[in-house]
Amino acid sequence: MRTSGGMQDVAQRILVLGGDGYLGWPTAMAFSRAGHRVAVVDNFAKRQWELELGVRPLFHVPTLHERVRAWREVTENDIELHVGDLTDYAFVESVIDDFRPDTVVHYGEQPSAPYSMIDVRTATYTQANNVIGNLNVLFAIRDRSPDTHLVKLGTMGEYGTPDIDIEEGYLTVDHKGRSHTFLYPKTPGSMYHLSKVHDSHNIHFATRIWGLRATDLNQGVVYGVETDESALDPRLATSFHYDEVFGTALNRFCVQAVIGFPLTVYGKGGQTRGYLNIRDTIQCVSLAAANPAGPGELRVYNQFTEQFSVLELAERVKTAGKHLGWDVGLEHTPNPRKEMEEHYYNAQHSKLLDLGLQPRLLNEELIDTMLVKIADQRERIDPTTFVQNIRWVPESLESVPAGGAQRR
Ligand code: USQ
Repeated sequence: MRTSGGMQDVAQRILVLGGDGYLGWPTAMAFSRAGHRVAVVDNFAKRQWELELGVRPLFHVPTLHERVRAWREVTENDIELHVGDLTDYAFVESVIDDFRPDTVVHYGEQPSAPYSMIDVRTATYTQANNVIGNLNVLFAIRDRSPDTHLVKLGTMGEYGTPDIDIEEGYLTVDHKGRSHTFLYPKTPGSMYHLSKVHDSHNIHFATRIWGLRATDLNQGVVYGVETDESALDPRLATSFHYDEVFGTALNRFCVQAVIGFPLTVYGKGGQTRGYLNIRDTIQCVSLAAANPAGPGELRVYNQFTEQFSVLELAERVKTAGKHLGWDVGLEHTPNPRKEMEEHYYNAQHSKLLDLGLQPRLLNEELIDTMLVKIADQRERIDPTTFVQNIRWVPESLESVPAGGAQRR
C-alpha cells in the first residue's frame, strides 16, 4: 500500500469489469492515473450488439488493446487487460485469484433497457448474462478473495417511480406493531432494470450469508462526452452513443440538436429521473472504493446529482442551441415505452455527498461544451438510428392503460 495523493489516499488493486464500455474505460484510466494498479476485463459483447443493430459510437473508439497501448504511451501507466466472459466461472475465478483485487468495480453487464425489450431473445440474454455474471463474481470473491470489496453498478431504475419518497436502498416497515428494515421495494420498468434488481438481491444475500463487503451504486442516467483522462488524447475516447438503444436522454438530445433533428421527447415528457455527469460517475466510484464497506455490509448509494424531467432537459438543450444560433425543435413523439409520464419523484441522495462528492451540476456552459464537441463529429452522425421503434408492449396488448403496470 502506498500513498498516491491522487483520487484516493491509499493505492489499491482495482479490477474493472466491463472495461471497454462508456463508463468502464474512463473509470480504469482514472484509477490508473491516480496511482492504483488497474486491470480490466471485457468480452467485447457490446461491440457485437452494435454490429447486430447497425449502430456505432459517435467518436471513433479504438480497440481496447489499442487504448491500453495509447494509455501507456500518454501516461507511462499500465492497465492490465483480461479478455473473457463473466458468465464463464472458470475465467472469473482465475482473474480474481490471480489479481487478488482490493476492489472490483462491476460495470460488466448489458446496460440498455431498449435492448432488453426487443424480444424474448434479448430479454433472456440480458437477464442471464447480467445475473449469472454477477453471481460468478460473488462466488469467485467468496472462494478466492473474500476480503475484496465489490462496487457494483446498479441503477436508480430499480426503484421505478413509486408514489412515495425513494430512500437510499432500505425502507423500514412498521407492520402490526413490529418493525423491520428491508431492501427498498422495487418496481422496475424494463427487463434490463429487472436484471439489476435480481443482482441487488443476490448481492444482499452474499453480504448477509457469507459476510462479503459490497456497495450497490444505484446510478441515474449518465451524460457527457469525456472525462479528464479521455480528453488527454483522441485515442482514449469513450464509447458515446446517441442511438435509441444505447444512447441516454441528454446525450441523444445534444446529438439531435447538432443536426437539427427534432428532440425526441417521449410522450408528455414528465418522466423524471436522477441524472449525473460522467465525471461525477468517476468521483462516486472512487469515493466508494476509497471508503470500503465492512464485512457483511451492503451499502446502497443513490448515485445521481440532480433530478430532471425529460421535457426540462430538452428545453435546456433547446436554449443552449439557440444561444449558439441553432434552431432546435422539439417533438413529443409517441412513447415507445410503458412508463408514467407524470408522476411523483423524490429520491434521496445524500450518502455520496456525505463521503465528499462535489457535484458538477448541469448548466448551459456544460451543454454548450457538449454541443461543440459533438458538432466536430457531425459527419459521423447517422440520424436513422435515432428512432428504432423498440416498443415495450406488443400491439396485441396496447389497450392496457398506460402506467397501469406500476399501480396497485
Ligand atoms: N427518453 C425520451 N426520449 C429519448 C430517450 C429517452 O423521452 O429519446 C426518456 C425515456 O422514456 C425515459 C428517460 O428519458 O423516461 C430516460 O431514458 P434513458 O434512455 O436516458 O435511460 P434509461 O433507459 O432509463 O437507461 C439509462 C441507461 C441505464 C441506466 C439508467 C439509469 O441506459 O444503463 O441504468 O439510465 S436510470 O434511468 O436511473 O434507471
